[in-house]
Amino acid sequence: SSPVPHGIPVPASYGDPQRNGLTANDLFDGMAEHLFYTLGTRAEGASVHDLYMALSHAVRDRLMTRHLATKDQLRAGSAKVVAYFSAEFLIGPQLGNNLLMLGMQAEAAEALRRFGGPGLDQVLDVEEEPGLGNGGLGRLAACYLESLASLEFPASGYGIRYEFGIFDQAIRDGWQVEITDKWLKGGWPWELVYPAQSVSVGFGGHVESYGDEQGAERRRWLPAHRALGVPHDVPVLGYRVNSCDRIRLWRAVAAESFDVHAFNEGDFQRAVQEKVASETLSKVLYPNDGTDQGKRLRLEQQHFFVSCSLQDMLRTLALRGAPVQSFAEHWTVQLNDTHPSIAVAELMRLLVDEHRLGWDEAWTITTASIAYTNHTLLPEALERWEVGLFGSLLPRHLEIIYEINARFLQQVRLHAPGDLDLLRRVSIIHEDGTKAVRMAHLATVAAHHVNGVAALHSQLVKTDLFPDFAALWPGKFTNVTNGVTPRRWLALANPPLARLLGETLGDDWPAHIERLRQLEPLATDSGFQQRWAACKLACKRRLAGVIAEQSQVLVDPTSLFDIQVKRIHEYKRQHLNALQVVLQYLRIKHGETEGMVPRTVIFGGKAAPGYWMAKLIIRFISGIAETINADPDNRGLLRVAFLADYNVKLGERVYPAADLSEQISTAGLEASGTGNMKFALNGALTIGTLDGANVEIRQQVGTDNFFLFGHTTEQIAELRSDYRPWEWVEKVPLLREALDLIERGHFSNGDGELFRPLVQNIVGRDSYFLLADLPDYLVSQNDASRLWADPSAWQRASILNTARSGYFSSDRAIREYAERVWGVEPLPVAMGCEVS
Ligand code: NBY
Repeated sequence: SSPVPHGIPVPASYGDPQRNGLTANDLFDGMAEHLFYTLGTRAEGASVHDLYMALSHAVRDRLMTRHLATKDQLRAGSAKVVAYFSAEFLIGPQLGNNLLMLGMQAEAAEALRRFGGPGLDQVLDVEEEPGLGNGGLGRLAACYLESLASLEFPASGYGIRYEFGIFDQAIRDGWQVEITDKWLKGGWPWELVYPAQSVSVGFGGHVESYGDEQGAERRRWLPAHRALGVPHDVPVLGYRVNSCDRIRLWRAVAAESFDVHAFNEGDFQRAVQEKVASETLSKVLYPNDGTDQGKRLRLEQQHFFVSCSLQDMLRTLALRGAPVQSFAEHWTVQLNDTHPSIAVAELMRLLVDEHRLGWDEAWTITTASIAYTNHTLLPEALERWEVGLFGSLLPRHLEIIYEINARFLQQVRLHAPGDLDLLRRVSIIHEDGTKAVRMAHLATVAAHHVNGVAALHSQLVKTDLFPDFAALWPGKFTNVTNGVTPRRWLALANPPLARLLGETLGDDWPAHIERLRQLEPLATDSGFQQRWAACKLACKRRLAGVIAEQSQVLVDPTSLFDIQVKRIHEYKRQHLNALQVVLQYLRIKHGETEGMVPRTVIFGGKAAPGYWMAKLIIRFISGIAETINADPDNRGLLRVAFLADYNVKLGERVYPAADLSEQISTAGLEASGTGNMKFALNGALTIGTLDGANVEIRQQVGTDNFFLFGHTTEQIAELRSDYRPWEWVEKVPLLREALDLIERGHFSNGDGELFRPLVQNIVGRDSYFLLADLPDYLVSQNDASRLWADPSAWQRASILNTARSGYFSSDRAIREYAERVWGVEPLPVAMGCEVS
């Protein structure tokens, strides 16, 4: 259908290795062209940002042959493609990663040298990262797309191109301040826009019946308004392969309606307002408050990106010349939590209303193509939509959900006749009080597989969250333990260690992470231990530089770097760590320094803007940092730093620099964790509870190389029935004194009000069992200090942590999804495909 005949050659200088696009020379030429033609500037006088843009465009050019070859191959064939639906993709900086994927880091450095200006590190440093996610869930989606491409699985991520991502965090007077994230301000070179593939999405309105040509009664939705989704694709190149997948992010723009042309002047104003309203859809990412549900715009966002994506998938099915009935053979959809779970109703609507399939056939297709990943057990974080709101926004979808529910409940009645309470418990519609749609039930009823994200979590999904569903469909529930990509989180983030691993395991170790095992025999080799320690020290110096620049706090890179970075939340218990720091400080003040080693305790993470207690915890950490760092009695034994604006870029500096990784959530509450994996991969030892993936990390790295503490999930459940936190206070030496100091304002310049709610919260309710776990935590912290005092023993444990963390690669996780959930095969991409 293209007006351009086939056989037009690939641009000569770009991309194809046979065409020699991958030399420093070619890259230099490409940069020079982009400086001139794309950026409209001369090389002389180009700013660091200009060079960043020119290099990024030149690198992007080199992804294009691969991306187009991948697309051509897919279009021509019939391979099943993974559609990863996620409201968040926290992809991080792109330039450095793409250079790594292409194997062009040295060439880029050389090309920049020839411009005679700033070096590669300086250029990489100016990249703004798109913060299109909150934390673990969004970053997981990015790691998974990267592994899909690296393992040569055909895949597309589908999500939203938020104009404003997660806020930037500043710390002023110890408090978090939120600043809008303007990631697009300098122009972002990593996306390709395809306006011709825009799709229209409806909202509101009503549903009516009509008779079709065969005289059958059908339902049709007449939306009150529409918005257009414009696809913006971010190419995702695999590691040293030709597969280049994509993340397709939808931006909302106004649908230019027919009426607009007829508008008089007054109505034109309204037309503009409608345009603004449409564009609000992809304006801003919602921070995860956990409790802040029921926002209409959030449901609109979810429906918007899901509808765009499903329509896009049906369009490409038609391009393949395949009938709509074969949808599930061509696509497999993974729902990243319930945020995209409206897909169940929207796919049914598209198949039944638009494509005129019968209900049963449509349901077979829907259930054969959709799978659901659960990421939380916290009841306040499970999505529910009031039926009134839902029906006013998506009336046809509500009808469809009622129909799905009616048929499902009929099945349950046959399975357990007379059990009315079971019907109430499993119904997709929550009926006590205000009626609401339970999105996790909708996803679970429709999905062919439901998985948790770590072994313990998946067990709890079956026993605690969905016991009734697990009894109905035992085979539906499974586990896929999370993973992280060793490319970004080791090869890119940790250059000294990457070099050492290259020398030891061969240069292609990032594609064969199981080779880390070969480090085991070297763990006791003193020469290797020394090289290992030197790598760690270099990374710690680099992080010390970041801390000094950010906060003027000077830290000693030879001290034990004890780090907790993650979103601030009570269940993650940053305040347990802070309390432990205050106790260490008191021991120093009392001269009880026996067994202590010099430590730098580093925190980082954002609090949801509406989560007041989380913000107070940040203020508390700032307060103890200020007091402790200023106290000369420390004699270098204790420093505390709060790293502002923790994000992917900063994470790349943090994980490689850690000696000790704090993973201290209340057992049973952290679904998996993924930061815990990044730390272990980079040779940090974990101090942690038996929660989420910590359980498996401890199994893998060995119990001797992990500092375990705290109550188990079962013990916490038992405690819960009769917990009196105040009775635990006397069990810990110095704790009473510590709490008094905090309350009286010792860490808040004498302000005796500021931290009272925090102390009251801990001593009064302690919903997250800090005090019950504190004694054991202190013992474990002492164990960590004792091991640190024996450098060779510590290095050994550190090496073993890396050597035994290969299991936590996202490659392993993706292979499990591919085999056990999706039923997809790799499809290597041959190069030299004609561009059509
Ligand atoms: O997903 C996290 C889990 O807490 C963590 O244990 C796990 O490792 C990770 C990946 O599986 N969950 C998470 O990051 N959740 C969110 O960011 C999130 C975002 C949005 C909303 C709720 C939670 N929301 O309600 O819109």
